[in-house]
Amino acid sequence: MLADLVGTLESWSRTVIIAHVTPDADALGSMFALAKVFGNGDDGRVATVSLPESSLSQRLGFLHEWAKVPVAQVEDFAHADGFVVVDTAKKPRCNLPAELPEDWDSGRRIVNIDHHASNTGFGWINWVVGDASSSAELVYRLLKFWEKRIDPLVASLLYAGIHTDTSGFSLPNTSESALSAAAELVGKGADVVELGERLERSQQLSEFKLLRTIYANTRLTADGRIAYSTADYQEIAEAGCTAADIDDQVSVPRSLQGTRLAMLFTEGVRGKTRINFRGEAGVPVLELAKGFGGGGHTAAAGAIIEGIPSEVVARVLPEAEAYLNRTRKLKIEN
Ligand SMILES: [Mn+2]
Repeated sequence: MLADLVGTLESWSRTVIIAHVTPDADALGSMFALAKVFGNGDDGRVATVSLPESSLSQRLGFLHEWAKVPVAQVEDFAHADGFVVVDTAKKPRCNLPAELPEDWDSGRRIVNIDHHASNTGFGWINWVVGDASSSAELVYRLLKFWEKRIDPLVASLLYAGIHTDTSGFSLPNTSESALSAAAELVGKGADVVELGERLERSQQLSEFKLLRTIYANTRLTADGRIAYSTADYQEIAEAGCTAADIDDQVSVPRSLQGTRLAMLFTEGVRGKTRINFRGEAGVPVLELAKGFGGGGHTAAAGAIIEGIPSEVVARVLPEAEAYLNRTRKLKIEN
């Protein structure tokens, strides 16, 4: 698999690297690291990254300032030999400029590198490892196999992805291989302290205001086993945030003791509600998210539903509670 993947990448001189909409640090770190290594100028290869304007959150903007990789223009898509898509479970979730034609890939090859269990295998090569901690861990394994030099900047970009997707090395995906990869990246110069500061202790006032709303809107149901919160379009705008700034705020309801299922309902785009589902204590949430047309990982998934948060909450809560009861029963039966 990796030999085929490297062979394909080596046959290209121009590529565009793509990740998912509302990119998190794993999506950005994986994309930027791969772009730095592929397009390092030594052999004339060029890599650009798909990063449409306003899709970068305020908090993660620093990763692009560090990486300084060129953003793909429409003509870069037109002239690419092939595409690499990272951290993206299905093709429609690719974060692409609005002005691209519907068949932007026009039959050219896509290399799909991902750790989402729900990945649809839309690539020509699909390297999907559902139990990998992060796409950054996979990109690290790829660069090692490819025998590429990993400088301190690339190490930092990849470390950021592993750090974030394991929630600071605290989720069940914090595997031995995740920790080994992180340790090796530290050995290659990843700046743990600066990344900790930027990722964990650099809230903009606007993000802080949004968190205040999310704390205030947090509710408990199902005897405290379900915790959820909401932020509607106006509340997000009043905080000074946009859809790009909604990332891991589901950690607020999730942080309550006794929570088995945490949900965050946000209206980043008017009239559409994004739901983040998180399972605690071994509760899987992927099936629940799929029931609403979503996808993701076993314990962290998402979906987008038409309607404002209050409507969507009324629709989703009864199903979520029934699902949780079913899941609990299954566990007892087993
Ligand atoms: Mn990821």
